[in-house]
Amino acid sequence: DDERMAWWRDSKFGMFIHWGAYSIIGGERGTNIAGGGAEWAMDKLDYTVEDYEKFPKIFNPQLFDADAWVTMAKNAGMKYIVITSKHHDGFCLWDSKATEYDVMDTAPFKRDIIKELSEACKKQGIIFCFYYSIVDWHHQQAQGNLYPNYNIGQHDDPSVVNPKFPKYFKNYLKPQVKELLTNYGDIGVVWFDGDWISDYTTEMGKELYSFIRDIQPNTIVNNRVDKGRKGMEGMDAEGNFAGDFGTPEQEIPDTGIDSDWEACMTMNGTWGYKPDDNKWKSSEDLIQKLVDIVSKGGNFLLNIGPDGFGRFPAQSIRRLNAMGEWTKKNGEA
Ligand code: JFZ
Repeated sequence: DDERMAWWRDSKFGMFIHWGAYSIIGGERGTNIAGGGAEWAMDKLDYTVEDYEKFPKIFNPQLFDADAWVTMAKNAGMKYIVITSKHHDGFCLWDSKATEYDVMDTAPFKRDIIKELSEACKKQGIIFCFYYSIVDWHHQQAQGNLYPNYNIGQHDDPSVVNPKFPKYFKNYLKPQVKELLTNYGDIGVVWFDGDWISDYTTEMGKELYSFIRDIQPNTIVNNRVDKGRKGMEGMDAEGNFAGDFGTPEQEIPDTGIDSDWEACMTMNGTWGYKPDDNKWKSSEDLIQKLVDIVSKGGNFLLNIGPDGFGRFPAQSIRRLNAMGEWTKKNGEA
């Protein structure tokens, strides 16, 4: 597997992008401001499925420019991009045949974001990767009895069992992952998330892992393809199934880890766009984190939360620029 992991190990530095219908909301509803990550707006601001659907219906980010995004990643010294093809809210950023709840059919935008970004990556020599949420608050079979009322914060309650979940897994999740692995060229990494949902199992994770390898043998899969793999969990020498690399979140583990890992972090305190969040890490801090991570043998996946128009926040751009200047001066990360 060393050969398959080689590009990823060499890359060291990548860009995470959390973007979707929640980017319009910015974590705010009336007088409420969501705590923490604004990509959880549907949950945190108590939207029902019907209430929330109005956002995909107006999703029209006219300033989205895939080439400009990729150039910003590249100039920062990043070698790969991981974008949310579908986050927990279920809205899909590509032309999916499995649902109308996507950027082509529900949104006025009618441009395949995954296609534009994957092509821009290819053109500029950046490895294209996608995030895919196993949790889906919009899909009835993924939410069972809780559908369509989520204003009770129950959909992540592990005691709620949903017998229809295997149907969602077989007839929706897998076909969607297949679309993404079939129609957008070479995929560097499939980055799963939401494995904690009660109805998901390690067996499903194993099935999914080999399903992916059968379609694209070289694609790398993160540890959250397995059930309940937080951070580095399962990435020990026990040989437990946990995908190809660990995903410590907002933290840098100690030295001495002999499996592959990638620390993912935000520049402030949110993954999705949230203008209220001003807790920006300084450029110096971010550079220091990059050095720390790389010296310990990990990769750094640093997040951007573009706004509803398709712009990177100015604070993020400044930090990317500073990191780019540093990586140019000090050689590749
Ligand atoms: C998840 C998402 O819920 C979140 O919105 C974001 O996409 C992030 C990258 O991933 O949140 C998690 C997932 C796993 C852990 C913590 C937050 N974990 O393993 O500790």
